[in-house]
Amino acid sequence: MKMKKYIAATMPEAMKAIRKELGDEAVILSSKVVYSKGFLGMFKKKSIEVLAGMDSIELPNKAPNLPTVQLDPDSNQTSEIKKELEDIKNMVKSIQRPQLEQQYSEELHTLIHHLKQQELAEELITRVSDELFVHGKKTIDEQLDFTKNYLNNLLSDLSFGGISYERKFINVLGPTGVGKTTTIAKMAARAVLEKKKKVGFITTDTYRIAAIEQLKTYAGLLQAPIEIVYSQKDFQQAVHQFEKLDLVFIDTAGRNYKEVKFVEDLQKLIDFKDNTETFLVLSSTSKERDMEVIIEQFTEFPIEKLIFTKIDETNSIGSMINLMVKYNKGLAYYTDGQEVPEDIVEASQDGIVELLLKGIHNERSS
Ligand SMILES: Nc1nc2c(ncn2[C@@H]2O[C@H](COP(=O)(O)OP(=O)(O)OP(=O)(O)O)[C@@H](O)[C@H]2O)c(=O)[nH]1
Ligand SMILES: [Mg+2]
Repeated sequence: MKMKKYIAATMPEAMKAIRKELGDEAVILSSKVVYSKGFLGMFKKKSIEVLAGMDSIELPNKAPNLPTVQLDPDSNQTSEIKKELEDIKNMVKSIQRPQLEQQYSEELHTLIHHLKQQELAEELITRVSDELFVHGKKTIDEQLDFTKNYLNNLLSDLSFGGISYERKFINVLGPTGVGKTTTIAKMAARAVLEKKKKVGFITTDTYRIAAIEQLKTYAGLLQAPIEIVYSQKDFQQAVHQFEKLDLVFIDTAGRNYKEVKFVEDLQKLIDFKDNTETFLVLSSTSKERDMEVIIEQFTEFPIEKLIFTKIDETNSIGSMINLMVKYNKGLAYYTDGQEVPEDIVEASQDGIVELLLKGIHNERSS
C-alpha cells in the first residue's frame, strides 16, 4: 500500500488534496487534530493530519513458499475451513436423502419443485406439503390458494412496509456493496416526491471519497442538504442543523460484517435510539448462510426490518422468507434494479408470498 501524510486546516481540505493526488479510491487510515507550538503556549494553530493510503498490487517475483497448515482456532481461515466442511456435510446429506418430491404423490410435484427452485427451506416445504396432502388439495389452483394462506399465516406476526414517517432518522446498515446508498436515494426520492417531506442526508462513510460523492450526487438531485460526519460532535451539529427537516437518512460505510467493533463504534456515534428507525440491508444474491451470519452479527442493534436488494439478479427468493421466519424480522422494501428512484417496492405480506409463487403456472405448462 502506498501511504502519504496530509496536513490541512480542515478535513474537507485534506480530503480534496488526497483525492487530487491519490484518486477516488484512496482510503483514510487515520486522522488526528494537531496543534502547532504557538508562542508561550498561546496562539496555537489547529490543523488536521490525515494518513491516506492507496492499494497497489504487488506481484511476487518468485513463487511463494507454501505455508504449513496450522489451525489456530481463532483465525478466520479456520472458521472458513469449518464452514466449508459444514457445506460439504450438508451436500452429502442431501444426496443421501430421497428427493423431497418422491415423498409425496404426483399431483404435488409441480408445487414442491417450484418451492425448491425458489430455495424455500426444506422444512417449510415439508410443512406446506404435509398440509396440502392432509387437506387433499389435488389441483394446482387449490394448492396455490392453500399455500398462499398458509404462508400468509406464517408471516402474519412480522411487520411489513416501508418508512413509518413517525421517526425522523432513518439509519441504514449492512455489509459492503449491497446497495445501501442506492436504496437510501430511492427511499429519499419517494419521501420527497410522494410524501412532500423535507429530507437531509448524513454520511458517516468517511473512508472513501467516492462514497461521499455518490451520496452528494443524489442529495444534489433532490436539492437536499448533506452533512459528512467524522465524530460525535459533528453528528450532533448535523442533528442541530437539520432541526427543521422531516426526515434524515444516515448512510453508513459498508464494512466487513466481521468487524463488529466498527458497528459498535457507529452505534456510539449515532446515539438517538428513540427517534430512529434502523434497517439492515442484505443482497438477495448472497448465500443464505452468509446472510445468516450477517443478521446474527447485527442482533444487538435495534434492527426494525430488513431490506433485500438486487432481487432482479436472482431467480430464487425463498431465502428471504427463510431468514425472515428464522430471525423473526419483517421486511421494509425490496429493490429490483439500479434505477433511482423507480426500482424499489414497499414490501407487503401478500406481495412477498405472490412473488414466491409467481411463475408456477408457466412451469406447469412447460
Ligand atoms: N441489479 C441491481 N443492482 C443494484 C440494486 N441496488 C443497488 N445496486 C447496485 O449495487 C452497486 C452497489 O450499490 P451501493 O448503493 O453503492 O452499495 P452500498 O451498500 O452503499 O456500498 P458500500 O457503500 O460500498 O458498502 C451499485 O452498482 C448499485 O447500482 C438492485 O436492486 N439491483
Ligand atoms: Mg454506500
